[in-house]
Amino acid sequence: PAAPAKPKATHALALAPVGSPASSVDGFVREFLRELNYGQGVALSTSSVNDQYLALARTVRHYLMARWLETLRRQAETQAKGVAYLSAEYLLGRQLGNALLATGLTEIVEEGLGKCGVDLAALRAQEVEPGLGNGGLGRLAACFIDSLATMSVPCIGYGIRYEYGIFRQTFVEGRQVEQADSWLALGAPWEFPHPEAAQIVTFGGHTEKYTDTDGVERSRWVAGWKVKAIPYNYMVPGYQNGRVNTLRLWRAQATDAFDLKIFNSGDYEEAVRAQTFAENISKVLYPEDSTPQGKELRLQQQYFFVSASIHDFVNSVLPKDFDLHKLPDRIIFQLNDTHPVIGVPELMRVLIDEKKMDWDEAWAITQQCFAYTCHTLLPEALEVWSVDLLGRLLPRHLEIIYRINEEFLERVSERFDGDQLRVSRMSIIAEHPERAVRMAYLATVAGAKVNGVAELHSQLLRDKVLPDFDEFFPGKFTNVTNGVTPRRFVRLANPALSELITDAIGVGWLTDLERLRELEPYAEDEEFRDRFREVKAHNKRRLNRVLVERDGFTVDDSHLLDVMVKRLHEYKRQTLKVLHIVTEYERIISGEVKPADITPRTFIFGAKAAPGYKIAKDIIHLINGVGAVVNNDKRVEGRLKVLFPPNYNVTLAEKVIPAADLSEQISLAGKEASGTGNMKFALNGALTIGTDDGANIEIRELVGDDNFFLFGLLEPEVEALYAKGYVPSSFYESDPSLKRAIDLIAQGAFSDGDRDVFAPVVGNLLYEDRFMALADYRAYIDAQDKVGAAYADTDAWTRSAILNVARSGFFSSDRSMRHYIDRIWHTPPAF
Ligand code: F58
Repeated sequence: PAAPAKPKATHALALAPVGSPASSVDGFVREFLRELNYGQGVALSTSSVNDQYLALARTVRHYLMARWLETLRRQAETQAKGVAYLSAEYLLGRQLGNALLATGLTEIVEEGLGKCGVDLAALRAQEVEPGLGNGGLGRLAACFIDSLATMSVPCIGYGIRYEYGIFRQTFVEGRQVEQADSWLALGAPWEFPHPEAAQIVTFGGHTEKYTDTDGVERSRWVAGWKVKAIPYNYMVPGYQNGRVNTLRLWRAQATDAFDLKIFNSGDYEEAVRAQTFAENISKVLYPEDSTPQGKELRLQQQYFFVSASIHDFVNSVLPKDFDLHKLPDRIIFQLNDTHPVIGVPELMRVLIDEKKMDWDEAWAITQQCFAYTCHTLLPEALEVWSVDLLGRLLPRHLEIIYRINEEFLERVSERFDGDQLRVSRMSIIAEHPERAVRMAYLATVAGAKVNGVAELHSQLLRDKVLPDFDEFFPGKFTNVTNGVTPRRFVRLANPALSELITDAIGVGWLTDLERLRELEPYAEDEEFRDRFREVKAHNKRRLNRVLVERDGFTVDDSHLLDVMVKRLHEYKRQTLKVLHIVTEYERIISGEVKPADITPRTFIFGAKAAPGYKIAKDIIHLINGVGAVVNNDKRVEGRLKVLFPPNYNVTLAEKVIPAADLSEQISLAGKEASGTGNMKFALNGALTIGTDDGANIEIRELVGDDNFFLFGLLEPEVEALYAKGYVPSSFYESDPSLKRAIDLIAQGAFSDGDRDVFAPVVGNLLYEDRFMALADYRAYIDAQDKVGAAYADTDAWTRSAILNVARSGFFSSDRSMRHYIDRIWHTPPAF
């Protein structure tokens, strides 16, 4: 038998894991002090909290390092098929707690730090979360990469290392004011920059035809300018399974030749300006939610990270001699919405122009290498890029898109007897109001699969948004209902509930969340219910401490905690929530009810508005105005309270959600693609008041009608009402309680008598109300009255809350990942 091949010494040395530091308290203390002294360059006695936090973070990452290197080594060895998740956003939340949980080090660290006189909680609080996303879409990406690592599925996340993440929100006289989020200012201990592995990304210029050495007529791109993309790697640890995947975020930097090429002025100030110009590309996350603005810099960002990622994968991750015809056996690029869809023509360009494949070969490969997830139903959220802009920035890509479109429309025409109406409906290029590329169409034509993010959403996507495509590509459309990671949103956010669950059903549920079903019988167990209630009360007291310190707000743990946290958008209908609060308030001040007779409630809002979204900002102002009046009116006797802590983010979510009793999921039916906050609340034992929309529908089906407060128009009823002509003011005229609530706002009751301040909000409701808040008002108020009564029956409420937890295991992102793997990716767990 042949002797086993001897590994090359250099190879073995380069990749041999160094081995983790000792998992003992003393071992940890040694490492920690070493990082503090030699890494931070300070003595324990003189170190700041930030020094200690940075040293701790670096120490914890030592423990992950051997596993990371081992994961990379095995991947290189096995060449197992994996996922490249392409996402312009990753809303990660704080890293330290998650890294401690993944390594199982929490107790050791707590004890070790204690020996040094350092408090772990204070160090955790020092971390500024990387807010590299807007909301649901970015948070979903973070949950998915967590699940893939935990399930041992090979995945590399690709994105942008924004220097400034989502803005920090403050309120000045109740109005939103945005501040820059300098999340890197105090150090970035979780990242590994690799300037030596930079990729070059080119832009602009023109294309030309030439005859290649093999006599073939080809197109080539003579670019106008270029930037460097520097990769920053982040560890994505699986939950106590020895696997660490990679998140690779790109930072833009000027190339040395940059200033010469474009500006060519030889003047120093100009050259510095050139640096700034290049670095602008990864400077800031666009804070736009739902309505993309079509800004050139945004297209630059998209192409920048996608081009760097594809080159990185093809030229650096794959082995040198890799046969690119086998690319689909090795990788699937998952497009998180349309933001990375420019990757389709980019891969075509790489295969054709750089790797010299012919068109048909390249197209066959490309079509198997992409899949597309859509996250919206709002027409204004579907991204289009003007042909003019795209042609200026990426002329070669525009050529490629034209050819894809031409061949596609030829097939459509053939199949449908030259039906020109259909052809123009399905064209990737829109003609009106200007010639523009419809990115969702491009993604649908190129993608092996297209998925929506909840059952209803996927259905509406097929029936309403892309029906022609569904007909043309049978089997291409599928659903994968969203999920959330139970590691962060149950175990880390709610340790008290986690302990109670483990006491009842043992360990193992955190990676097999359907096991929460075993809790069902405990709903009937009085002692368990008492303990469950005590967990809620404990979480409310914890929230109280956080809010006192953060904002000077207090939370009374005897109140029903009624929470609406999500981006501010008209379709999500924060105004409907406001109308409910104003109605409750009006009932008290008019003497209709006595404060002592109502269920005491604290309303908590969390919401950022896109800086340019005027009406959304007015609504924030209104919520704060209502809060200021309600909270200070003696007649209310403290039975209603409205709190709006500014700057809602992942860190605050982890404190608010576990304390909530009632989860507000009140979007107009057919508008919220899925929602994921709704899942986090149910898993933490809040009951939902919600419409028949997004994943609410699946939550209700699972937890049962008795444990969910459903209200409002159904999606087909919404459509019918639009069709017949919706007149919001008719609801105002016919419902006296709605009239009184709106009149109070209009008369200036929440704006010191000033009738102008909220006139735009009132006017919008009465004369436009695109999302039918007034049509759903009566049903909502009636449902809220039921909530108030139900909460008074403490035992019944607790039963329902327990059943919400027990029946929500489906909403683990591990299950979502299983479905992506089975239906789309075909990437089984590797090692
Ligand atoms: C959200 N979309 C959906 N977009 O609204 C929500 O229903 C869903 O649960 C979630 O995706 C995950 O699937 C969303 O968050 C954005 O934030 C985009 C950011 C970039 C501009 C366009 C909106």
